[in-house]
Amino acid sequence: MTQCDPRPRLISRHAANPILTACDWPYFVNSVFNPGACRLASGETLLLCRVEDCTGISHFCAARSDNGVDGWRIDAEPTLASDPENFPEELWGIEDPRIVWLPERESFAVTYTCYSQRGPGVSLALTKDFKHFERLGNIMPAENKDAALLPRRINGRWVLIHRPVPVLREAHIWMSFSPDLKHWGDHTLVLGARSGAWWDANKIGLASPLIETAKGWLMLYHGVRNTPAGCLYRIGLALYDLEDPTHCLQRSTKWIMGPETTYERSGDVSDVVFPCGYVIGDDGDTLNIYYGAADSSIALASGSIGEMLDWLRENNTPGNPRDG
Ligand code: BMA
Repeated sequence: MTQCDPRPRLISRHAANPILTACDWPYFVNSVFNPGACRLASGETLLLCRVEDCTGISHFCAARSDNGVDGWRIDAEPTLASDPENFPEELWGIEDPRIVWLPERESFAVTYTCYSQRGPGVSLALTKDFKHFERLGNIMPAENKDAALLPRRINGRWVLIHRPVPVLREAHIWMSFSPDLKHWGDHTLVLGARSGAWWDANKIGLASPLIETAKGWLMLYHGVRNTPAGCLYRIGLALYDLEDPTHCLQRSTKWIMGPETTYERSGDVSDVVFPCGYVIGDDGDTLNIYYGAADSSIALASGSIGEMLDWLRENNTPGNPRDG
């Protein structure tokens, strides 16, 4: 916990947190958390929320708001649910969506975890309106999670950030490339979990989709600290070269956000902050981060992208970030 930390905060939690809970839902659910986020052409903020019902299986439900804080209009029924007849890899549900607008396809790309007895994998769907979805199916087989596309091709190819879990169980962040969003290759490790006592030892994963800035692609990633009392999910930063996104320029030594408040420290899975999406404010600098709190509710925290980049430069671990 860092509640007594006197340093200036990069991230401020919204006073209305948690901004969405199961009690807000128009139908009976166990929990709502880990939403993907985007701004619609109408100006509305859309959250594609992970909703877990009382079987334990998750689906997605869209919530729309004019100010991104309150007045949420929530779909009356699931917006996107698993379809195990056509996509058996979704037998145990779909989880943790990340949303990226693809100008070339004039569509939002939704990458998400598909879960079945074969383990969690990565699936992709495209949508223009969050009503109709074109499912491209399972694009990274199990075990894999925490995936998002870059919004545009780099050197002619699409880029997917994702997190495979190898047999040795150390989970690192990778990028893969595709000419058509279907066939993926040139798999490259881009950020290694550290080891030992580090906050991001052994298991890391992408948080929200990468943010394009003049200094590079800014990544928020989660680090999982395994303790005798359970796992602690915290968020750190990394920066990647704009033209070669496999090249890590900087990686934060410390985390910028960890579980502190009651709604983050206590819930179905305690001590978890899990951002999957953000919306950038009209000033082009304010990052409004939407995150799951303790696998139970949805919360909002904001910070300045410029301040994060300045802080990252000062709090950067030198050396090869792949070595951990
Ligand atoms: C991760 C994901 C998230 C979840 C987190 C904490 O592995 O499954 O959906 O929020 O664990 O339980």
